[in-house]
Amino acid sequence: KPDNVRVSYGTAGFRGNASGMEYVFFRMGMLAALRSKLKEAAIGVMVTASHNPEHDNGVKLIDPQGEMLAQSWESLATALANVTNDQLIEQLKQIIDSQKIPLSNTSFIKFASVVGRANWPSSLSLSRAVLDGASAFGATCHDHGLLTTPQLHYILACYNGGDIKVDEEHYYQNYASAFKALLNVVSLCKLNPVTSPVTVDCANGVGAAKLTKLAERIGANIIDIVVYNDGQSGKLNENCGADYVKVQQRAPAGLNMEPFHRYASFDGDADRLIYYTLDSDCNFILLDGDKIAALFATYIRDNLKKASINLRLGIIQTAYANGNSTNFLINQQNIEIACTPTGVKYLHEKALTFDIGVYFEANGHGTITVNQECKNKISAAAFDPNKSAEERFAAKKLKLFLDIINQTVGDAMCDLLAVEAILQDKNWSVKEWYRIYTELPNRQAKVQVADRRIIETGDAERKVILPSMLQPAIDELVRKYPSGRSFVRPSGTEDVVRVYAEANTQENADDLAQQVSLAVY
Ligand code: 16G
Ligand code: ZN
Repeated sequence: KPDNVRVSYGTAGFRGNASGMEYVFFRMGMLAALRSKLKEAAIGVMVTASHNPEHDNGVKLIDPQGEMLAQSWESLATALANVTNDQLIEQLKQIIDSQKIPLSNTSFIKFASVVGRANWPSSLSLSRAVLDGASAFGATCHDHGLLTTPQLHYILACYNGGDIKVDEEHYYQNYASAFKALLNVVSLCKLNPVTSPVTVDCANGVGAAKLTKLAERIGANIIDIVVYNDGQSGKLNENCGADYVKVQQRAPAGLNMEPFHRYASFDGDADRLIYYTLDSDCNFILLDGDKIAALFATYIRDNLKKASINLRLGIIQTAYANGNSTNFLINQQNIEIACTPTGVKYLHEKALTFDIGVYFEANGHGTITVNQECKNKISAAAFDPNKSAEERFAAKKLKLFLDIINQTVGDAMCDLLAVEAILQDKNWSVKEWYRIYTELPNRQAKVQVADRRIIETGDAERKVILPSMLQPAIDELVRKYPSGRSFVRPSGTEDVVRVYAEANTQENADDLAQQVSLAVY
C-alpha cells in the first residue's frame, strides 16, 4: 500500500485509476471471505468501473441475495483498505472480533469482471489480487470470467437460493423465456405483431457480447436488436454509453440517427439503460430513467386495476428526477412517490417498503422489487375462477412482466426487454412513449473545489445544510427562473461537486446551472 493515499468505499465500491490499486483488491478479497463466513453464504466480488473511462477500475462486494454490501460493512471496508501493511493483521482481528466472525466456517466467493483480462494486463493483476486475498482465508473462489454486473448479482442470488449449478447460460434461458412468454400472450390479441428494430449502444463494454447472446436465445423473429459500439474498435465509455448520452444529451459519437427509430445505450457494465430518438424536426429526444420508470409504473398500475388486485405501488426517485416526471406521476397518475439520496442502495431499500416498488435514477439505473407474497397473489389471480377473463388476463400479463425483471439490481438487458414488451403490448412507438410528459429542460455541471466534503446535504440531497450560506444563495438564483429548481451535492465517486438545474427553457437551465456553479465555487 502506498503511503499517504486514502480511499473510501463509496456509492458503489472502491474506484480509482487502475495502477497501484492491487492492495485494495487484495484486501477486498479478504473481506469478502470474512463476510462469507459470517453470512454462511457465497459473497460476490465484481471488478468494474461502470461508466468511468477505461483507465479506471473498481471493486465492489455483493451480499448473498444479490443486494449491495450492507452499509455497516462499508466503513469496515474503508478501514481495512486504509491501514498500513503493518497494521493489516491487527485490523483484520478487530473486524473478526467486532463482527463475531466464526473463522472455522467455510467461505465461498463468486467473482467476475467486466474487463477482458487477456487484453488488459492491469485487469489480470487486479483479479489475481482479489483471488489471493480470498484464498488467504481459505475461501473457495468461483471465477465466472466476464459478466455484466447485474449478471453476477443474479447468479449469486440464485446460487444462495439453492441453485448451485447456476451459470451465465441460466441467466439467458430465464430471461429469454420470460420475455417470449409475455410476448406470446401479448401478441395473441394482435393480428400483425410488428417488431421494429432497436439499436443498442453497448458503450464498447461487456454488454455487447452478452446482449448478442440474449438476443440469440430469444430469436431474431421475436426481437430485432442491432448492437452498436461492440468494443471492436472504440474505447470503453468513450464518447458513448448511457452516462455520455444522458449528461451530454446527444447521441454516441458516429451514430447516424433516423427520426422515431428506437435507440438505447448501456453503460460499461450494463447496469444502466436509457433510450433516445429524433423527432420529425430531428431534435434529440431523451427517454431516461424517469421515463422508463413512468412507463413501468403506469403499466403495472393499469394491469393491477384491470385485474382488480389491490397492492401498494410506489415509485422511488432521487433529486435528479425531472420535475415534470414527478408532476406527471403524482398529479396525473396518482402514483405514490418517495425520494432518496443518490445511490442504488438507498433507492432499493426504499422500494422494498412498497408491495411493488419501481425505482430508477434519472441516469438509467433501476429495477422493480416485488415480494414473493405479492407475486403469489398476482399469480393466483391469473387462475382465479372467481375473476373475469379480462381480470385474469391482466394478472397473467403482470406476472409475466415481473418475471422479466432482475430484482436484485438495475439490469440494462432486462430493463430493455421490459420496455420492448410494454411498447409491443401497448402498440406504441417511441413517439407515444415520450409524449406521456414533456421534460423540463435541464443541465448537469460539475465544480472542482478544494474539499468537496465540506458540503453537507439534507432532505434527500435536495437542500444544502453546510456551508450555511449556500442554500439561501441557491434559493435566490432559482427564484429568477420560471419552473426553476437546482441542487448541489458532493459526488460519491469523483472528487467534484455536482450541480443540477432545470428551468422552463434550455437557456435558462444552462444559465441557472452556471450561476449555481459559481456560487459553489
Ligand atoms: C454510482 C451509483 C449510482 C449513482 C452514481 C452517482 C450504484 C450501483 N451506482 O455509480 O447509483 O447514480 O454512483 O455518482 O450505486 P456520483 O456520486 O459521482 O454523482
Ligand atoms: Zn454501471
